[in-house]
Amino acid sequence: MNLTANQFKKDFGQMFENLYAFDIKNSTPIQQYTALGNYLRILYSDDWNKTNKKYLGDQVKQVYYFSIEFLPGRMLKSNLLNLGILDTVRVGLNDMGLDFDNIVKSEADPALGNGGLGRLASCFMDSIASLGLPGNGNGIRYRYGLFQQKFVNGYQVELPDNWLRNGNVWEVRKENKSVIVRFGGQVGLVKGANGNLRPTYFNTQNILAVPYDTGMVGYQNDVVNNLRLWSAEIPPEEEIHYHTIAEREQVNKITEVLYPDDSNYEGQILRLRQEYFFTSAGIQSIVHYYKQTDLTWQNFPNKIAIHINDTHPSLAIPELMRVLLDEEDLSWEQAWEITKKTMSYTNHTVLQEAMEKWPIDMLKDLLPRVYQVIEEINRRHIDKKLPLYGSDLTYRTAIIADGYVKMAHLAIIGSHSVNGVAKLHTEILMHDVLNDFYQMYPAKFNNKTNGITQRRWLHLANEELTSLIDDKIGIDWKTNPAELKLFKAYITDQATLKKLGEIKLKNKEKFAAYVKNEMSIDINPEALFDVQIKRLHAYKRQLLNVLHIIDRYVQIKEDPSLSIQPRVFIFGAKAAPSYAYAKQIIKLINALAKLVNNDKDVGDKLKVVFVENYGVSLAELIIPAAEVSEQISLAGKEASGTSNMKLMLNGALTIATLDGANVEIRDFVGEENLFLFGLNDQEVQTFNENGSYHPREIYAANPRLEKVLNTLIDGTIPDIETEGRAIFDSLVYHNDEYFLLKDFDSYIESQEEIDQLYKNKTKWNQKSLINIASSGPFSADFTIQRYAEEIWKIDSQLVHLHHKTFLTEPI
Ligand code: 26W
Repeated sequence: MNLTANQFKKDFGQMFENLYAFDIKNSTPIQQYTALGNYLRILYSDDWNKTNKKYLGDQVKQVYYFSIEFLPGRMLKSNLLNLGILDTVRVGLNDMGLDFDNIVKSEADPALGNGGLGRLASCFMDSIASLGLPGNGNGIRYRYGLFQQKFVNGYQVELPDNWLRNGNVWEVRKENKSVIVRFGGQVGLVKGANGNLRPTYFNTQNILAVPYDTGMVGYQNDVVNNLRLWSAEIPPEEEIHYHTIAEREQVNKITEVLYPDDSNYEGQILRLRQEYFFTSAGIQSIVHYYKQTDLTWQNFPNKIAIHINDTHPSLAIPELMRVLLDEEDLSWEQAWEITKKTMSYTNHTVLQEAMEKWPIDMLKDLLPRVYQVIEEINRRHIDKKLPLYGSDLTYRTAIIADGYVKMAHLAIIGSHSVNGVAKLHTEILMHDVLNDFYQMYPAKFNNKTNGITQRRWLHLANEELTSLIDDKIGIDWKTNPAELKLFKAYITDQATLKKLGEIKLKNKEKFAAYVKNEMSIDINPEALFDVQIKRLHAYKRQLLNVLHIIDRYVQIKEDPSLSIQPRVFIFGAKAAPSYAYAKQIIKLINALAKLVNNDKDVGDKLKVVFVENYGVSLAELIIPAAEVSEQISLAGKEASGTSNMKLMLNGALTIATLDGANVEIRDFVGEENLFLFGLNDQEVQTFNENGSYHPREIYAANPRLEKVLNTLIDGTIPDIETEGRAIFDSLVYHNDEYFLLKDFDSYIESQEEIDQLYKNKTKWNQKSLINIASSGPFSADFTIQRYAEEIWKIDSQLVHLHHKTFLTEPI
């Protein structure tokens, strides 16, 4: 976009006055932010409109990414970057005497997701637009996002996240595109115009789904795609039926708040309402759109791809069937062909406790017609597969069984593609978790390793590193991240290595200032910064990290003169409010932090920082400051992980188990440039199958570990009587489900290697540089290119030669 600083100042000043009717000099940062956001939205509105018109006019195939979570992060800077006017606007605002950083911070960070799954959806939206691919998001406009986390006496307390308090400059409400979503009631058969009987619904509760659209701005390519989030309202013509406040509230509740559960399934009816609400609204709006063309129904899968992000939107399958059968009069066979060809599904977890299944009666009462459709899908599936696979295998794949509707089964049977999110994860799906389905439908299964957008996670979060890379290898890596590997040429260039160290130190100082300001903790920027940032979950093993910290504490207390590499252990993590064990671990970390940070014997040798309210914005501050990336989940449990990729891209060295995408990180960066430890997934499986793991024996035989574990119950760490005991028991007496005791020794050993390496700054920076240079393959641009070519069959609409139509695959 062409814009000079002078033009910007003039237009923006005018815009401000038009909006507020007073001089910008007297305004607050929030007002400045609001005006700037409005200015930008107007600036790209023409491209937004044109993009949409082009897709419709050229009748190109589009993908709709259905996701119950999107976690976009603040959008001001990323829109400026993608519009190509970040520097211009920064200069302009500075000339006007305004503080750009303050304006940026005024934006609420929309926490419309829990963690990896939601953030992945937003990285994907950025890459889809940046590759010029015709693609749209479909989700929920939650009135309240993921809870805000506070620590009170070291315990997690959850506060509501009123992210819309000051409005939302990026969204456009489109009442004219509203649709009705129907719940409950009964299904009957009524003669239609053609004389045939057709299912008709009676006594339904009708909810108005109102879309709010947000532009997804592509990277300097004039493309603006659409993210559509739905809000539930009472239909104006039905106001009269809502007599009580309670009845009205039931409607508002549907899109009131994001469920704070991550990988932990709670079969609540409100969640089911949410799932059907945004799925049905999305399907209806796609069908409306399609009917503007004169194409036949058979052509639908040639023009529309619908992606189901985990099982939460899997009702898209029976919902599309319902619309095609009941509203468009297609035959079952035609409708089923179209549906299967249209739908594709990604699995994001192997944890049994995260697998969605709805009690039959709940689904039947809430969605009677959809339930009938699912029953018929199931009946036909069983009929068709029985003679081929026999009854054992066939019934294990039933959608309806044991009183439940199994959503993953529905998603697999109703899609043409099923993918995992890292090589190892896909292998585990094929050969273990979903093996029954793999036997039936081997061709449906494929892997799409996750990726991250380098625009947010490097360009925006780490501007200094970005300019260093630009200086050394030019700017083509920005549109072809595979070129990052050219940076390897500087592996022995002392000036570059030194600069890399200086940039890291600066980022560490910035984070240290935040910690001082917000938490009144002094951390030494020269110490090694060790980072674990992700949801709190037993399988991710934050507790193993804690055991290592306690081990250091014990050593320092035994010998206060001990010379040891100073380290700052940084945690960021929210626990699901109902996840008691995760909350106990939070309390333990906070109690340990209090003890360690205030112990005179310890000083700078050991500090523990648990930041409150971890989210996208904090990640942008922490990741550029990180030197060690903790990716220590029990092998076989983490589907992919994506903070591992972000940290690597910013030059952190990884300490990891061979889990999720860590395996591929190892392949790209080389075994000598990361620190591997612990059991592999096969070994874990063998222990589990044989029941041959006995943590109590390890506790009894390993004095170093015994000392560490005893601090949980002997009062060494104050104020954790209940939590310490519960955690101790889970490890020693309740069989340590995640093998912490087993992996302890090799973890400690790797940590000691890290300390040794850190002493040699040149070697450390060399490995850091190799990590940065090897992270190109984890750009979401590549991931999305593969989804587009292999699953969605959609084409880039970009004609510019310089652009990524020529994106080369990483080697
Ligand atoms: C029904 C409750 C529930 C809620 C959320 C079940 C499952 C989920 C998500 C699938 C959990 C999730 O976010 N999974 C993460 O997805 C990331 C993106 O693919 C992966 O990188 C993480 O490894 C995986 O845990």
